[in-house]
Amino acid sequence: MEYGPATEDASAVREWLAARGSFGHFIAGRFTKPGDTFATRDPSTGEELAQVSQGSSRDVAKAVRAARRAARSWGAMSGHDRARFLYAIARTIQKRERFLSVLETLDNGKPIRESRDIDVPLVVRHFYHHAGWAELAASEFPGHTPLGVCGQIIPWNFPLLMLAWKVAPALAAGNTVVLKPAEYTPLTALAFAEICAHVGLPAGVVNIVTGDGETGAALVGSPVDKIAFTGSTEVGRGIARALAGTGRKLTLELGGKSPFVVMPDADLDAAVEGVVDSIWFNQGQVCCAGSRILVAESVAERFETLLHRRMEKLRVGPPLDKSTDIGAIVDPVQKDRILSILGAATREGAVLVGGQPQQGCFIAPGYLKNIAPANPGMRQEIFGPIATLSTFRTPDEAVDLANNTAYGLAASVWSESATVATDLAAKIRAGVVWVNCANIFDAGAPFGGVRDSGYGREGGREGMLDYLAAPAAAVVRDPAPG
Ligand code: TXE
Repeated sequence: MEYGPATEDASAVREWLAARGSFGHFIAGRFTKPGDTFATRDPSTGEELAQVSQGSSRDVAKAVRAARRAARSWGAMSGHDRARFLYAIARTIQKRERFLSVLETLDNGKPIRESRDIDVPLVVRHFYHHAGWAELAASEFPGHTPLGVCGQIIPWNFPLLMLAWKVAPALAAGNTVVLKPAEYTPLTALAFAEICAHVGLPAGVVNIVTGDGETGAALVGSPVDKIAFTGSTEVGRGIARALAGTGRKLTLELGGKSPFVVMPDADLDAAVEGVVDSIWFNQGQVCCAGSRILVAESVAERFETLLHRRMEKLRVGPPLDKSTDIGAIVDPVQKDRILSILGAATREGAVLVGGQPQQGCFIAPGYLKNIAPANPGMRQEIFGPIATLSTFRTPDEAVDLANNTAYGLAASVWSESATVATDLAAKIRAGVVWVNCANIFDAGAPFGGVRDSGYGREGGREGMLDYLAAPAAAVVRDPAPG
């Protein structure tokens, strides 16, 4: 099967879209005929990119049956043979990095520099890494078995990367999958389906059903062996309730309100660049974004001056322009959601610096200052390019403020002293604490949350274990003497 042009020319990508017209689902190795469809749009212009099928419960059931049929032979295949497929997927994505980056940017609105230099290379790395795990799984996890069929529901902020985080370990562990991409950003998942067909992945090992939350709910209600979900805390809670008592495995990666702690001895210039990588990356639509900046009072004024100066230099603009720093918010609904939280925050006394809405789906970078701990802007996930800025006096107060949230996904600590940084890191409740950096990911490092940010890990050894069933314990009684 053809799988997209080897170019970063947006008009070639549009031709690829036009040649497909409407997309069906990818089930049992083939695209179905499109049924009821909806439009997916470029959020930076509102232009319709393609029509995509709205998956019904019948479509989901068909995909789950296909995955079930494929599970036996895929699960029984040698790790080495599975590794060859993962390797081929990684290599093929690598050969189409430019095309996939443009497609991702068109569908999501993120700056091309980010999809080209961060998202897609991390996707490639994830598949290569998990090709290694496919080789090693039998010896590293003796007696463990694949779970069977995994239902996977992903969000729109890192569409192809979240797909990779879910599909690569599931396949490496010997499972088959039914994946539902987010309704705003289904296109790279459909391009990925073409890649699966191109490399000859056995039919039914990867199935993609597009649609909205109803399609996701149908997948949750279907007879799969595991659900892996990344998205809002509210939907994640609903899924946990739906699966309670079924005995089926569930991993959840939910929202966050991650602290970004600047100690008095921090390198302030480096910390300001950290903020750029953290809350001003991907328009702040990042589950682990350092959205609460906590800065030591003694350096707060100087830090804010540097931060403000840097913020003014960020360029809000067309996502395909290589000089753009801040692209489009994924959808008008999300833009309104961000603006309503900012409205509530300022009504309750916070001061918004920058952060102004612009025409279309754009919002300038900004931060909220003079903000009380109970202010909604301090408690709710804004999921836009706006951080909060507050101060602390002592390390203990920094820890208290950092932990003053229901979430626990990530944290970032800035200090030139390894002792100060690691002491603080150990006291912050979060799945990952970055020291003198932010938003650093690696396929080998497990990622996931605690508390309202969810449970389960993706990446590395722990991520593999979340896609395997533990061996049954064998209890053998001592034979009777004589
Ligand atoms: O998320 P949803 P939304 C947060 C962020 C954002 C807010 C709302 O704060 O502003 O959530 O975003 C599918 N059963 N995050 O509304 O609805 C849905 O189709 C099964 C943080 O887009 O959770 C999509 O595929 N599935 C987050 C996926 O869930 C359902 C990233 C996520 O959508 C479903 C995204 C249902 N009942 C938003 N309802 C992060 N952790 O990175 C929806 N879905």
